[in-house]
Amino acid sequence: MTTLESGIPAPNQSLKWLFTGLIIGTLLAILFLIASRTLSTHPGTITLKTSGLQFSETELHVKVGQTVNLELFNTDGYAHAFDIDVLGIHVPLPGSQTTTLTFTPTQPGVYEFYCGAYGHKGAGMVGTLIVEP
Ligand SMILES: [Cu+2]
Repeated sequence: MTTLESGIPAPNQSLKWLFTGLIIGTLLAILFLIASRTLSTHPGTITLKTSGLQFSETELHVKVGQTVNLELFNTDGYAHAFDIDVLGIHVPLPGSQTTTLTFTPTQPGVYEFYCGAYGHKGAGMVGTLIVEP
């Protein structure tokens, strides 16, 4: 009798836990989706670091008409710069600081960015900004 009685609630309880697990899992999945949605409402934020005589990315992709927030983090103790001549962008990057550049590309194309500090471009501080239509 005791084995029967104790045997009956066991499956029910494991089912209960299974459903609880499923519900919690589903809620977590929904929360994750909402969180990633919220994050993706700032799709224009790009972080670019300078280290030594290099940019952390040599190719940046942005879209026409979409505002770009470029976080330029100079990890070096000396000055760099972020320059795109064609777009009239010339941003000094003081040592060990983050400088934010906001711009909205209006023309699709391939633009060269580089560091305007003397000799840095020649040493390899150069990359490509690709503005997609
Ligand atoms: Cu530089």
